[in-house]
Amino acid sequence: EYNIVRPKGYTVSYHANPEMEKHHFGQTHPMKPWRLTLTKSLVSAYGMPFAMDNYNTRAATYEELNAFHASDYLDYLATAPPEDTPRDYEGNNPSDPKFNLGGSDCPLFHGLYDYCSMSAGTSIDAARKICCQQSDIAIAWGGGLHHAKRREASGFCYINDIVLGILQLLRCYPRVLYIDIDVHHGDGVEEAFKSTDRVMTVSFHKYQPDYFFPGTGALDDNGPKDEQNPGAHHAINVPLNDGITDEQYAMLFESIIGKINETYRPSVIALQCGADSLAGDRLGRFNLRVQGHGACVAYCKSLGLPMIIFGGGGYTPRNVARAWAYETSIAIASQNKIPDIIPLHAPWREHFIHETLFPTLEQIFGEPRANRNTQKRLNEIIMHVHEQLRFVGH
Ligand code: TV1
Ligand code: CA
Ligand code: ZN
Repeated sequence: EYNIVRPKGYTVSYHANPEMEKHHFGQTHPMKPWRLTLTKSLVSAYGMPFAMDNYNTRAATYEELNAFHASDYLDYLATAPPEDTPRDYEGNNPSDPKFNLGGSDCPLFHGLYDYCSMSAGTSIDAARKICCQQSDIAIAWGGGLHHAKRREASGFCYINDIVLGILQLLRCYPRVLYIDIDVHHGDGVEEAFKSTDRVMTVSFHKYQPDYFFPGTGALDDNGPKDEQNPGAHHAINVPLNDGITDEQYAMLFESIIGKINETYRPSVIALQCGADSLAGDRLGRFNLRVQGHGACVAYCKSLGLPMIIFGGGGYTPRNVARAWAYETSIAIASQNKIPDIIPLHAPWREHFIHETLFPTLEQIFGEPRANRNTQKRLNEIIMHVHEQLRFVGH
């Protein structure tokens, strides 16, 4: 019997809007908002809500979204007709998309504006709980949509809830460290804060320009090249190849984040936990297990700073739910002794065919993907990042 208890001396808060989960991007679209329902059901099956403050969040207001996004973009997002409504000859032409809205990646689905403002509301509320120190770790699995730009949708992301959350954190903390373990480059967040030294962005991602979205985030992309710009050297990118393992990832993560913590000395951490970096993800390329993904959360927690945790990508829903439930338990518990066997009374149990929280790579794939990351290349990456950090400090 797993008896999770409320931690002494600190508070974890869980921010979610169950209405968000009812939205659909379309039958074949990889983004499935119901993965959030699956996550919540696992979190509940393990009894975790008793050990956290649970908030049903409201939708963000237009004014709140306007803190980052352009008005003309928001107006179009709020009024554009869903794609399956009949159009007349003068009507919106889907082959002439505005703001990158209405293609296959960013479809105009029913309730889109509500969905976006709920996701943003979740992240803004989580950030405010960190700001007023009512929470030490705030969890917003419905957020993490790192590709959205000021006036452009991109890669399944319409509203950049992370940027909106970090803007809240900047009201009360001098320096924010943004860490992104989604398999894709966190381009929207990097771009939004490229000209400030009050936010350092770090993304780990699969990098293969022309073959893997979005194609940015090379090792030598470290922010503006103009040394007069305060944002210079404040973007860190960790480009990786297919098949990286838990051990390699942990080595890189601890070496890079540990060094950044010493040099940049952040006052708060914003961690994007995209679960598409897990083995067996429909869009991902890595070999990370639930344990290896969670180790990043545990390491960040060990730094003892207030932290906001966002969701992000993740396209094999049962594995997304496993990782995010495990990471919720890491946020709560001081040691991770969560049982591997998923509690019997869990609804949605048919999704967890192996009935365990930590399936082996063989259970996930049959045969794992070949590892294309050499130790030599990983050492080069670490060297380059450490060199960048010589320019950073207070
Ligand atoms: C509809 C139906 C849309 C099936 C999209 C995979 C689909 C993809 C689909 C898909 C898919 C992408 C591109 C190509 C840019 C396009 C939440 C030139 C089987 C944070 C976003 C990936 C990742 C976008 C988002 C990417 C996140 N990959 N099937 N689309 N064009 N888009 O490559 O970082 O996880 O794939
Ligand atoms: Ca990333
Ligand atoms: Zn992703």
